[in-house]
Amino acid sequence: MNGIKTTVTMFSAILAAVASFAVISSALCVANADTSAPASKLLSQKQPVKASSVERDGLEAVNAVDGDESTRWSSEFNDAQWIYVDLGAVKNVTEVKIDWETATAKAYDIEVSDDATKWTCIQSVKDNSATGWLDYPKLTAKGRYVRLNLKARATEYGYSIFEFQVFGY
Ligand SMILES: [Ca+2]
Repeated sequence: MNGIKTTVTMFSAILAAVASFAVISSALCVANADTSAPASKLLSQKQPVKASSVERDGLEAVNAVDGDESTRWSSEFNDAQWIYVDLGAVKNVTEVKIDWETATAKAYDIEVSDDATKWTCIQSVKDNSATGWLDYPKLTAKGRYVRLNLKARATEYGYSIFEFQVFGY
């Protein structure tokens, strides 16, 4: 009888140990989540913005960061153009989204800079013909300024962007 009782006691002790380990494990998962990178948020909206040109009045660069999907920036009708947004301070850039009008770009680089002079390419796009929202997630860059270096048009028009969004922390 003693033998059976001892076995049961030991079994209970093992169960208790497993249960407490499960509690510790779940606590560790929570702790890990808390120490991960901060959540990314939209950094570019209503921030200062500059562009290489404007097609005409009403299509200024500020329209690309105003949060309104019905207003747009449009450039002059030639290939070499750019638009950049000033995030106000050096930030971690994790994602860029662009809402293209019909006049989209065939080729462009997404670049970051600390001084709006020396630029580093973080995403190169080629052979694009898509319009609407294009998403570039999983970026790991740092910079104060984020630029679309527009290299080749997809249409006979310029480049036209409803919204240019930069996410990060
Ligand atoms: Ca807009």
